Amino acid sequence: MKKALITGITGQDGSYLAELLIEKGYEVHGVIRRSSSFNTSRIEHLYIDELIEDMHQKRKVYLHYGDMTDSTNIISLIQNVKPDEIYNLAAQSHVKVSFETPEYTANADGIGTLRILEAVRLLGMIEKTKIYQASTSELFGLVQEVPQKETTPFYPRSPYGVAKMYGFWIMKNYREAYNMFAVNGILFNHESPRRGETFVTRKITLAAARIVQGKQKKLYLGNLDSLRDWGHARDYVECMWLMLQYDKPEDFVIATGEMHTVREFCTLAFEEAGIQLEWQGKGVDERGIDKATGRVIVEVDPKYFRPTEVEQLLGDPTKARELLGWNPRKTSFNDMVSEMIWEDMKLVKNEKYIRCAFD
Ligand code: NDP
Ligand code: GDR
Repeated sequence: MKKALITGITGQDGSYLAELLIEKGYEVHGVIRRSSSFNTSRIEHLYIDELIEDMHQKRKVYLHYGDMTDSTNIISLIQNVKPDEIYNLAAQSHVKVSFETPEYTANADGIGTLRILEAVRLLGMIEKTKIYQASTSELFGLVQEVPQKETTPFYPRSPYGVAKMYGFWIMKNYREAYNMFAVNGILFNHESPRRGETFVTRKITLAAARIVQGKQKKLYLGNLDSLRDWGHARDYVECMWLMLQYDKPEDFVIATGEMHTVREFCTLAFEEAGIQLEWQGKGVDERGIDKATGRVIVEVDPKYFRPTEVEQLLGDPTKARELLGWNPRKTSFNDMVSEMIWEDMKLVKNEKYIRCAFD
């Protein structure tokens, strides 16, 4: 039985990847952070059995406390688990928040990646352990070429992007210097009903569900003109696994090759929820009006603008399609938006009080 260690298992991608690896027969270990509030809701269904069934027979996932900023913790985790595959998904992953916590973001997202590589090297596990790094389309930032592929030059536009750029290059350097199986998945935005509630897609689907159920009046957004290549997280974690099964360690762009504006996402999500939006105004005056009632339900709030924005991202997944046999569009854009809306409709129906996203 192969063993996998997932950092960031409590996040959107970590939860889908854990499900996939369990299905493939892996013994799955995950790193969780100590938190004063509950942070394991996305993976609850994977370990809940042990509370009601025989703990040893039923266990699907083993959880360990840890943090990407703690080298000794990472070394001892890798030494104890002895994983065949490490998926480094842990990160301060919010681009806007990285402008407010740049040093922490560099530490967790940049140096954190180095800590994993060094642990594997120092423990003499180079031959045994393959490493996947959650790299990002944010490396392309101020876009130099459309669409972006593996050879497109980088130009990150946030402390997050710069931290991830260090992660990218240190993976590549250790691969070349020590012959490690260390690979970067340059993933474009991917979403799902498990997406964090402060990322734009989930913020929109939750708000649409609340507005049609009379639990919220307005949705405030930032840049409606940004263009993103949005795929489904469930489809993307499959590609992470495929990258570690490929016979050579290589980096891959993972994207759909299709892009939409934030405004388009918003229009589609509200339409799915039963509201036809009409857009009026320009720039910070832009408003989304409910055609049926004339009510303004979407407004721009400059508070959500970023000091430097990534205006447009569009990936070219040809390499992943041809070498890994990966299908970038198992889930269509419309089906993904629809799935997110209907899951949020159910969630909001049972919501006792509104949790208000700070950012
Ligand atoms: P999430 O924000 O949903 O999850 C991040 C995970 O990292 C959580 O489990 C979080 O724990 C954990 N984490 C954060 N900081 C630390 C730390 N210092 N030590 C240990 N764990 C930590 O992200 P996603 O699942 O969406 O993304 C997964 C990875 O892929 C991230 O690295 C992200 O930057 C990258 N990425 C994501 C893309 C996307 O569109 N989703 C696209 C490209 C790259 P906790 O639950 O306790 O907060
Ligand atoms: P992004 O995702 O920055 O691309 O990073 P996010 O959903 O936060 O923003 C996408 C675009 O929407 C614009 N936007 C808003 N964004 C947020 N969060 N809130 C708003 O109210 C809002 N209004 C408009 C943003 O300006 C931006 O242009 C995600 C993360 O998952 C990263 O970890 C990952 O590396 C990249 O995707 C690829």
